[in-house]
This record gives sequence, structure tokens and C-alpha cells, in this order.
Amino acid sequence: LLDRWVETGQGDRTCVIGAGAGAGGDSGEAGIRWTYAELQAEANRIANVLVQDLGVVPGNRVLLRGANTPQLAACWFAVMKAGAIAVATMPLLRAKELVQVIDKAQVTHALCDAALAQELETARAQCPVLTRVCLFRSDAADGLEARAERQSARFDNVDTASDDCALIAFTSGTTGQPKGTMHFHRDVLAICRCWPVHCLRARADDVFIGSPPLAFTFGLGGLLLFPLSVGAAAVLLEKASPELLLPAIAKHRATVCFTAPTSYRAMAAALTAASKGSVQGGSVDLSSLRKCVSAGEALPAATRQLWKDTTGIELIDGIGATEMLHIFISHTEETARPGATGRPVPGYRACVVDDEGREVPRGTVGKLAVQGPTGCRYLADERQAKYVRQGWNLTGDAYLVDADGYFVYQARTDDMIISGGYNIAGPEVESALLAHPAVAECAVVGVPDDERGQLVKAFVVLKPGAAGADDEAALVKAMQDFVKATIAPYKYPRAIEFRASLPRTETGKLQRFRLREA
Ligand code: 3SK
Repeated sequence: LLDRWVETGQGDRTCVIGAGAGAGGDSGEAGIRWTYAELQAEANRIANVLVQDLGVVPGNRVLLRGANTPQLAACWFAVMKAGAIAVATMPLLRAKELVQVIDKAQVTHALCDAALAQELETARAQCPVLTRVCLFRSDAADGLEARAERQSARFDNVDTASDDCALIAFTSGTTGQPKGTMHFHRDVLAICRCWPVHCLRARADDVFIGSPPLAFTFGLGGLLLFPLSVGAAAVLLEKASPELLLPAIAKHRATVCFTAPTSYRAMAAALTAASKGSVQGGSVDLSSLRKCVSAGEALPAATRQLWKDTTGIELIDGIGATEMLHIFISHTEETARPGATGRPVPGYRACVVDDEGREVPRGTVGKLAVQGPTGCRYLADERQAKYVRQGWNLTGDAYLVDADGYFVYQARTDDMIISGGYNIAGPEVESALLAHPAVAECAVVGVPDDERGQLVKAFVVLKPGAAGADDEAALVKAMQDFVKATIAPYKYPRAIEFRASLPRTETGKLQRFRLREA
């Protein structure tokens, strides 16, 4: 992914661009712009630090902690080169969660952005296994930069086997219980040869940009592995909320964007407001953008349409999982079908099964089962046997396959609501509600109900200044009627509660279980 470009005389191509925390990725300081040769030299120097200064040996688990920056990318490649195992962590993790990761993965070394050192230091005090911590983006004499400067820019990569573990990715999932998933070196290459080749079809002159952290495998693939696999460039944004992502796309003339459905929705709203002159800054030039990828959460048909109406771009949707490393069902712009996730990515097989593991007829809702070059290997977790059955990965999603072989998302299997004898998929009700002009975000769950078993309840975040917000009862009734007019009336939310925000994981997935508990 990295050395090959230098070895074939293409080391002077732009590889990674660092963009700070300000609007449009403007940090006020000269941003980093490294070529492939420069990233390779940085990674080699850090690999030398790991091995010679910090005593890393192949198989050691090295925790990485930092926002998306070129330095973090160099650390990731250094760990690969040293034959160690990268344990990248979400920047927002607190000491308590870091302790869980360090204990579970038996992390011995850590490379940490100086700006995020505090929580790691607190965690370290409780983790004797973690012996060495080195800070990057630091002026300290024993910081990574000072150490790297004293090292050679050449490094003989440790000779790993294809099925040596390359990374352990943690998922807090939507249920709140973290699990470590192990992925081999061959898995890293396999994901570059499946979905990006068949569905994304990026080019060497592309400039990738997006929001998912490199610690989330959606971001690792989309913002590091996939651009490098085609010799393209990646803009790494330290902060990438929708209001920062939009100007950053314009500023860097980005061509490929990776983010989640809620972010596309918010960007579309901001673009519409800007075109009406109701926000400062006027219109944003997105003319460079040619491909937009949505994943991390199911894409509501209304959001797909909104983005297309606003920008003219058909979203490429996909479902992946940290357990599978990346996307395994998706489509191209030409084969997009509103409401459907797509078809199995070449290299993967998928089907929908019943509780006994038998494939169900087309049109019937069941459990999604997937097989392919990547798959779930939990680190010391009894949930492995539940996730993988007879070589098939059961992702925990309820799907149906339509007459044309398209996979249509229904819900997380835990999120199917059984109310008054009906099976109701919460996300379908959410999609209907999202089309209501007052709704910014929503989540639909089943709550216990004496009469119906479960009751369909919606939690709604209203758009700022939404019309009718002063008369809640009337707005609830209007939303219920709106849903009844859109989908089968028995699915309408019998209870609606307004909230200022919805609980999400650090990767942006809705935590419906928190709403159910509440
Ligand atoms: O859909 C997801 O949540 C996902 C997870 C890991 C990697 C890629 C994706 C899209």
C-alpha cells in the first residue's frame, strides 16, 4: 500500500494532507502535505523508534490514540512495518474505556497524540501491562518526533505471514459492550481488492476526505487504505462535523467523501440554508466532488433523495461491520436502488436465514448471514460462537432479499418491534418520520406495553425553529398522521417524545438500547 509506490518511482505523488481543527480544515498553521516517499520515510523512522528505542517485538500490541492526522497514519504504518499489532482507539475514549481496551488486548506500548495524553496517563496508572507510552505532536525531548529525527529513514519491514494479526479493532457496538476484533495482514489487502474495486472505482487523481476516525475501520479503509491502494491522496481532518466537512471539501477540492447518513443530511440542510442566504458564508463550491459514500448506519431513502436533490450526487451506500473489517453489501452509482443497501460485494456471499440457519424465501425478513475473505474473530470473547455459525457471520441485522436480489435493511435484530402481533422495523418508521419537515433526527424503539406487548415509540429531535413546535400535542398528532399516510398505518408511533439530541456511539451509530432503557 505504501512502499510499492516509492519502489515504482511514484514516491513524489501527494499522499496525505493534514488539516487542522478550524473551519474548512484551517488550523492557522502550515498544514502537513506528505508525498508517498515522505509518509514512507516517517513511518520507517517511527518503526525504528518502536523497535530500537521502545523494544517492540513482532506481535506486541501497540495502542494508537489521536485524531485523524498524517502523524497518526505514519504511526499506523510503522506498527505494520514492525510486525506489531495496531490497536487504534477512538479519540473520545475516556480512561475507563482505555483501561478495558488495554487489559483486553494486553497492550504493551502506546503512541499517543500529546493533546490526548491525559486520559491515557490516567488509564496507564491502572494497567501494569502498558510499559511504554510515547507522545507524538509533542516538543518533548523524549517525544516521538525528537526520537524519530535521530533514526534512519530506512527500515527493513518485519516479514509477517498473511495470517499474522495486523490489527485489533474495538467495537462498542450498539449494545454498549466493547469487543476486540482481530484482523490479519491478508484481510487488510482483501478489503482493498473487494469493495473499492467493484463499487467505489476510485482513481489515482482522487482526493479522499471524510469524517470517520481512523480508529473505526470504516475510516481506516475509506481515508487511508483505499486512497493509498490506488495511489490517490487523502485529506485527514482532525475535526469533521458537517459544518467543518463542507468547507473542507471545497478548500481541498476533494473528490471522494466518506461519512454517515446523518452527516449528509446535516450538510444538505446547510447547503440549502446557504443557497437561501440564511447562513453566513453563502454557497459552498462542491464542484470537485464526484463520489459520496454513506455507511456506518442504514441510509434512509429520504436522505439519499435529499443529497441527490441538493448536490446531484447519487450516494454509494454500504453495510460493513468492524467484525468484517469493511463493507460487504453495496452498489455502484448506476445500480443504486432507493431503500436497498445493494447486493453482496464480489468476493462476499450473503443470504437471509431463519433462527435455525435455513435460508428464507425472497421477500421474507430474517437474519443477515455473510461469508467472505474477511470475518469475525473476537479476541477472547464467548460471543464468537453466537456471531459465527458454520462459517457464516451473523451480523445482527434483520434483512430481506427482494425479487432482484437486492438486500433491504429492516433493523438490527434487537430493534425489531413486535407490537399487537405485528413485526415492525424501527428504521422503517424512522425513514417515514424523517421526511416530515420539522424532524432533524429521530429514533424509533419498542417500549413495554401491557396491551400490545410493545409500543412503537419515537424520539424526535426537531429542526431549529421548526413550525408548530409551540404546540407539542398538535405536532405529535401531525407527525403520527404523516407516518400513517406514508407507511402501513399500524406502524405509526403511538408515543412521540421530543429530545435535544439522541444517544450515539463514538462512531455515530444510534444507541437505541439507551432509549429503550430510559
Ligand atoms: O457499516 C459499518 O458500520 C461499518 C463498520 C466497519 C467498517 C465499515 C463499515 C461501513
